[in-house]
Amino acid sequence: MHIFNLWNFTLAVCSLVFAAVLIALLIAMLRASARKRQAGLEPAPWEWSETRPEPSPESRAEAGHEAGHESSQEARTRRVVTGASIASVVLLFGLLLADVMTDRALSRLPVADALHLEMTGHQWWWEARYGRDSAGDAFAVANELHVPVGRPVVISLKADDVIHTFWVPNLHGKKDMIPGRDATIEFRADRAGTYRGQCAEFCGLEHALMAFSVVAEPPARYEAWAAHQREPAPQAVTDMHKRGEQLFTTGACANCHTVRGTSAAGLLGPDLTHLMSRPMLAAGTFDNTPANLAAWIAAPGSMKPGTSMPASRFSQQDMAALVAWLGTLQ
Ligand code: HEC
Ligand SMILES: [Cu+2]
Repeated sequence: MHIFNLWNFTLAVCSLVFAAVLIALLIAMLRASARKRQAGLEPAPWEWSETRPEPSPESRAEAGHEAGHESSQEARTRRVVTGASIASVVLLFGLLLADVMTDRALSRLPVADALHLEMTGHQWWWEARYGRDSAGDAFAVANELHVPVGRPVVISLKADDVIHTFWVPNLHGKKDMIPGRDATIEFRADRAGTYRGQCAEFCGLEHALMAFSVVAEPPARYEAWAAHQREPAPQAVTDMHKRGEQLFTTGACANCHTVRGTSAAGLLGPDLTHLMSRPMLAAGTFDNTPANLAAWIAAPGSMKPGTSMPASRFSQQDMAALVAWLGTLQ
């Protein structure tokens, strides 16, 4: 709301200035042609304006009888230019003031009962860690935040590799995530819905495929979601699922991915404990379907060139078991 007002104010001021400049230009043009008609070959007024280098002595002499007229013209030009400069400074200062006030208003958001979480930008995905609180233990998710409607959210922003920028246009302005530097962003979603976020700082090849979403939902639904995320993955029951889990935990996957409830505790890639609760994968790059999962595992680089997840080779049977087990990570 604050940002929206600021935007409208800026638009109004800029439109006014734009209109004023156009009108001034129009008047100058009309006057010039009127004068030309009046005096035949007499030079147009802009040729006497101060922006032009001083006229040479001969042309001055030529214009002899014009001298008195010219100096009053010059004084007038000076007055107009001075006036316009002062007006510009005042208007720009007004915009600056409005900007600062908006920033103040935003940072005055009451954050007493805020939800705290930490978000890290990676090339090219988002890691979100929800802290331990009265409701339970910490947990991590990727590329999809859930927040309760009406409650302030404080996110501490970090970057792992290069500079990223956290940006959810419908919730807040942009905020840079700079490696080694701490920043926080505070916002409150007043309306339920799914808000799209995007990395807004060019951070490499797949910068454009670095989206995330913020799902704002009523507090009770949010609590239910968080309670579910805190739970470990279910035990594998069928032989196929057991085979899939084994492939995952004994293979390279476990070096990079965590699935709580199993021995996989890698930290380089997204936490997959509740992989199936996310509708999109790889930072909004493709839908979460079994076919896409299999294609992704076999050749991540062909779905998202440059991704740091390596390709893995599995027999058809093993791939089916792995994808089936991932499917149990509801
Ligand atoms: C070298 C580390 C590494 C290894 C090994 C690895 N991954 Fe990944 N994985 C990643 C990274 C990093 C991402 C995030 C990629 C992106 O979004 O750009 C990822 C993303 C994923 C995703 C999408 C998650 C999401 O929510 O978007 C799945 C599923 C996945 N990996 C499964 C696997 C499986 C199964 C294996 C083993 C066959 C595996 N990974 C091996 C690093 C790894
Ligand atoms: Cu980025």
